Amino acid sequence: MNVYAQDDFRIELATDKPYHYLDQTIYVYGNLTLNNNTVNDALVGIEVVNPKGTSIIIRTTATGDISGKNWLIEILNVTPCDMYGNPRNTFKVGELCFFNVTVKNNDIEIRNVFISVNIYDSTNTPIGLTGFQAQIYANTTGQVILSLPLPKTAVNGKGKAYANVYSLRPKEGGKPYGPEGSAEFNITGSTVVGTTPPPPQTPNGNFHIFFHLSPYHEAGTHRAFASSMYNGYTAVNYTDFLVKVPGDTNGDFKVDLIDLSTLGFAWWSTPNSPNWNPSCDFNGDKRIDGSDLNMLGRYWGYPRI
Ligand SMILES: [Ca+2]
Ligand SMILES: [Ca+2]
Repeated sequence: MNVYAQDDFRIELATDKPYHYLDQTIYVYGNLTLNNNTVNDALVGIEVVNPKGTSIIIRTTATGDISGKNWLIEILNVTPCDMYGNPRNTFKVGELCFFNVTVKNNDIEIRNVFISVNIYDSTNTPIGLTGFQAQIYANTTGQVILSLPLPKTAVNGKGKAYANVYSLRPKEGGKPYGPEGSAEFNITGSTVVGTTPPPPQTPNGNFHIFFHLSPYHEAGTHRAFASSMYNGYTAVNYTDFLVKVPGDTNGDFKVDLIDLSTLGFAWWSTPNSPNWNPSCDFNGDKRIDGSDLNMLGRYWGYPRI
């Protein structure tokens, strides 16, 4: 019997902490390897799905220097615009915003593609995602105008749109065809004041994305998918991560009297106290005090905020 060694192209995926609270920054990072050697010139597609099954993030990142590489299909341009495609830079919350995405198929055959636009506000919070299934003829350039509502929970200021092209959605095993395109636009009309939490320390791994989930996002178990295609090899993987609500001590994703009384029992404690309860330490400073009570107050009544 002949035994052939199989190449092992692998994607490993993790988050920087076992759980996060809403309004924190989350790192999704990983390693791409071929036969245990790090691959430093590949693209990785990442899709994050919230507890309701809705995708909130689709991004493509690189594992290193990808300059000078040729791509089968590439995003040539992404421009914020009105519904007719005329360039427009400013959108009000509550209305639709539009993005004109130009995609080029460098291949010698027709390709089915999935084109996505993922928008963020100035706090690096994902605020919208849309996608479009299309066919692009060999060696041609195509344009598509994608629209998505700008939510009232977006923060005023500079927004960013990221456009990508895949064989299928990353969560369906689709691979990125080319590097990400991006554009800036302005968000106005919001009454929401947002914070930009400091990014955590850069974790290990040869690729990563990071994002902020605002107080208006769903709490619960999220799933991040990653996919890559490299010299004919393909790899997919996923990891789950938990997003908790500050103020929720018992993990029912509600903030109510039960949580307030639990916090009361743990009041003024540190890890050496008999009444210490780490699930009340929402800011992670190893003491249960007014800062934690303030956070509970801020989310009081969740999920109704
Ligand atoms: Ca609770
Ligand atoms: Ca604390």
